[in-house]
Order: sequence, then C-alpha cells, then structure tokens
Amino acid sequence: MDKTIDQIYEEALNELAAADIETVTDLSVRYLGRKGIITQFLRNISKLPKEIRPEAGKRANQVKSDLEKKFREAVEQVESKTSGPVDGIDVSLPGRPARPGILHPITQITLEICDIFSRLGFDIAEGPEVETDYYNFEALNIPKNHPARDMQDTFYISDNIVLRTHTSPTQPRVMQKQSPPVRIIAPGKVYRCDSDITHTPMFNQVEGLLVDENVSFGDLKGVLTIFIHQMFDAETSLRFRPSFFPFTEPSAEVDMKCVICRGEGCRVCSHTGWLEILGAGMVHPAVFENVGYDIKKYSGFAFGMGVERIAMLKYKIDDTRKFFENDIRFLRQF
Ligand code: 2U9
Repeated sequence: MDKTIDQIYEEALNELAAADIETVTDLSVRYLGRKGIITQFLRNISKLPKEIRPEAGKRANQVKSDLEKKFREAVEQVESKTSGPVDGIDVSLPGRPARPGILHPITQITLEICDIFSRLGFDIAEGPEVETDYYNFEALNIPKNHPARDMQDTFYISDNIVLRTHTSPTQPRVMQKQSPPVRIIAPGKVYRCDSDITHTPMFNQVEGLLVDENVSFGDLKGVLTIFIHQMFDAETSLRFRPSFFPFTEPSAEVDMKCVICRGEGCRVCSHTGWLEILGAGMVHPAVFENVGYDIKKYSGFAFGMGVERIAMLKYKIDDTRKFFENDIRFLRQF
C-alpha cells in the first residue's frame, strides 16, 4: 500500500471537485466500485503491521462512508440537472413527435379508383411514360393529321418518340400479348404541352378496357354507374352525351349530377347542374384490327378519366395546380 488512506481521500476529493456531468459516475466507480481504490485498500488492510491495522481500518471505513455520501450527493445533483431545466431548456420534456407522412391526395384517389375496378374484376396494367408514336397514336386509330398530334399538345422526344399524352397506349401493348377476355385499367402520369388554371403539363389518368364476346354499351353504362356510385354517392345520377374519340365508336361523354349544388346550378357546374367526369365508348374496330383481334367475335368498351378532376370534385378544390405546389399545409388535410 503505497498511499495512506488520507492521501487517497484527498485525491478523491480533488477529483470530485473537478468532475463534470460525464465523469462523476465513472469517478464514483473508480473509488468505490468492487475493484475501486478504497475497496482494494480495505481488502489489503490485513497486510499492514498488526499494531496500526485497527486504526487504519477504522479510518478507511470513515473515508469510505464519507466518500459514498459525497459521491451520492454529486450524482444526485447531476441527475437533477439533466432532468430539470438547463439554461432555461427543460431537457426532460418529451420530444416533438414526428408526424407520420400521408399518401399524396392524387395517389389516394388513384388507389381508390383502382380498388373499385379491381373489385369489378379488372387487372391493373402499367406502361412506359416515354412512348412510341405507334402505341400513343397509330395503334389507337389516331391518324397522322389528327389535331391531338399537334405540336401544341404533344411533347416530342424525337420524330417517333413522345411523352405519352394518355395512358391508353398501355392497352394495345397488353392486347398484343393477351387474347380476350381482357379487363384492365391503366393508371399513370400523362403529359400535354398545356398550362393554365385548368391544365397542368403533367396530370394523372386512369383508362380502362374490357374486351370479350357480346360486350355491349349497356355493360359500359352498368360498370361506369357502379364506379361513380362507389366513388361519390349511390344516389348520383349519370347522363351519357354523344361525343367523338378516334379510338371508340360510338363515343360518349359522361356527366354526373353536380356534387356541389345537387343539380340546382352553380358556378362549378356552369349553372348546368351537371359535371363532365368521364369519356367512354365502344372500342373502334380499327383498334382491334391493329392488335389482331377478331372483330366478328369480340367487342369491347373503353373509358378514361382525369384523376385530378375526380379529386377536385371529391374534395371540392377549385384549382388543379394546388395538387402540384406541394404546400405541406394543403397536403396534410387529406
Ligand atoms: C383502347 C381503346 C380505347 C380510352 C378512352 C376516353 C374515352 C377519354 C379522357 C378523359 C379525360 C382522358 O384524362 S382525360 O383527358 N379519356 O375520354 N379514354 S375512351 O379508350 C381506349 C383505350 C384503349 C385500346
């Protein structure tokens, strides 16, 4: 035993005075732990000359209990500092919880649309956003001089490659690989060279196709009525107005009773009481011939909708651009 118990005591007090929050607990272990300096000293007392043993033992025990008290107080002080306010900050307060994220409202509506059609037996099909002129136009009976091909509407990558202007090119891709019956919906982003309060250069569509024997316009009306009733309200009435699309014949635009005024007439429905919600029709025989389907045996219907429009009507939002500004206060509402 090189040092006397009083030397050890003095050193312990000096070290304790210099200790901080991080070192005080380690210091306590170094002196009073199972292998600590004081513990070792007490163990080695038997090696001291017989005559000084009782006095040294007594003093060592005094030092031990004194240091235990002083270290306990120091540790308690540290604990009260770390669990109470430090420099005006209460570090014991629970942290701000990180809010879980949500799916973008357009993603939510797309999933809801896909879910309704999945329950009606439709599969989900996806195709490329960078598409060939053939699948985007030719296969869908959109001739070379059609206004939809105008440079104003289509983003051309090269002469034969475009950003798809609709999700319909996915359908002839599937039909080339699969014979009827076909029941698919194609969700995804589409691109048009157009930008104002009602148009954004990128928007989302869901387009559907059903091909089988004996498919009629009545089947189309039934499927779309079920869809609108599930998406909006089981009481909503629909009307089918004759229209034109190169890829369907006959074609129709589908309106539903205005969800805002219930048909009374308001600003949203331009005082007509009706809102245009879908385009649809029976697949044009030229489209079937392009993919090698027998037009005598098979018929089919197709439809298409803009997801932003459905979301605007469902959530009663008046400007489609809000969906793309990514203002977190807007997005958190859904
Ligand atoms: C194949 C054949 C026909 C898909 C269809 C529409 C009518 C339609 C628009 C609605 C609003 C797109 O987002 S929008 O601008 N779509 O009106 N789409 S029929 O017709 C097809 C698809 C694939 C093989």
